[in-house]
Amino acid sequence: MRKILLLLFLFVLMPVIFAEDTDGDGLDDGWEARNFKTLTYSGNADPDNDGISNFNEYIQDSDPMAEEKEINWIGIMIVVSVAVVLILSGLIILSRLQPQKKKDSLKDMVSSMRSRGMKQDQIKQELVRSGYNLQEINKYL
Ligand SMILES: [Ca+2]
Ligand SMILES: [Ca+2]
Repeated sequence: MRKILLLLFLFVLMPVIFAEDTDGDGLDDGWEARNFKTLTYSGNADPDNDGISNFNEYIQDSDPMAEEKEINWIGIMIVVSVAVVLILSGLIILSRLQPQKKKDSLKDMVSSMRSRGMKQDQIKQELVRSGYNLQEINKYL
């Protein structure tokens, strides 16, 4: 806790406390000169209209002349989720549409079934049950 307070003092409060502020607006004149090229803006002003005052931009070390974009994590998560669902759906549809290697596997299955001593009718029945159509099956019987 002490280290955090020390770091807070060193990096946040000290630069603010010891900043040169000739116009008394709470903003370090050097920072104002670097960012605005003038000392006319106040600490409460928000020239970039991002809802963050110059003083807070100074404390956060953000650009007071560029709108800080907040990252919309919910939007990103929704887009990523939709993309994942679309990709998975596409893969599922593709896997169903893809022509199966039926010819080779059917030929192999028929010879395997024959080698196991199955009769032609049994092979036919088994292959029909596996989703092959009779026309295909008859080519290899
Ligand atoms: Ca100042
Ligand atoms: Ca601002």
